[in-house]
Amino acid sequence: MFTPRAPVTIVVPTYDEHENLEPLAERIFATLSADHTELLILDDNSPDGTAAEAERLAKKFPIRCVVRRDARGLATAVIAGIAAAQNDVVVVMDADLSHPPEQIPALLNALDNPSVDAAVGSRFVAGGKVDLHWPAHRRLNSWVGRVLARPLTSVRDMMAGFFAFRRQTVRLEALHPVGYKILLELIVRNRWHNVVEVPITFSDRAAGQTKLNIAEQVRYLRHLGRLYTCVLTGGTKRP
Ligand SMILES: Nc1nc2c(ncn2[C@@H]2O[C@H](COP(=O)(O)OP(=O)(O)OP(=O)(O)O)[C@@H](O)[C@H]2O)c(=O)[nH]1
Ligand SMILES: [Mg+2]
Repeated sequence: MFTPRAPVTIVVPTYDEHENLEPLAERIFATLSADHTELLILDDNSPDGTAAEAERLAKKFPIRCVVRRDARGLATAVIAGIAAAQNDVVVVMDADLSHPPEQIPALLNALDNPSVDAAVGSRFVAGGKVDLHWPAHRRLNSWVGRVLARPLTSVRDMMAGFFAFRRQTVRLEALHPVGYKILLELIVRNRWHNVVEVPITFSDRAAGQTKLNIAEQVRYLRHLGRLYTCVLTGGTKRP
């Protein structure tokens, strides 16, 4: 059992993740001491009853669930989670068990160094991997997405959804993401320079359906356009 040096909030955005919440909570609290950890679920009023499941699990684990009824989107849900977090140290991860909760201590250890802005659970550094079941079109998609973002950051897995940082390094009012890629938004708009990548194995989602679709990929291109404008104007223009 890992006891974090400072209390941690784990922000998990959810849409239709009812089946994954219990194994996620079990694995998180088998890894981290419940006395030092808050699991904060940001649910966009999922029709499958994810929020009700979170409330049920909150009787057993230190879980809080925030339900947004008038908004939809992964990146803005994460921002709402950062705003609502009780602790300075924040970990963001997906609900579907693609990100191994057992690796959270490695992220927190990397963040112990005060000069580190963020620690990313990375698929694309030595030792990191993507589960073999990831189909070819997903690999290609991910590769193209990363190549397009490369001029913006030296982080290899800038599309990752599993990362840790200190809330005090985030200027919430500077964030204007569309779509999925909240880490890239945080790196660019907060000018995080010292980002450490910790190798992880990324697995297939455990249960439920993907929300990644063509519309999401078009949103990613819009998001990149906004970030390039931000960098090229030295942050003076904030689309
Ligand atoms: N709050 C909120 N969460 C979302 C939304 N879309 C996706 N998520 C959550 O964000 C995380 C990542 O979404 P996924 O659908 O797993 O996306 P992915 O990992 O790229 O694709 P697959 O794992 O193949 O499904 C999961 O925990 C989702 O439930 C949304 O619109 N609102
Ligand atoms: Mg997933």
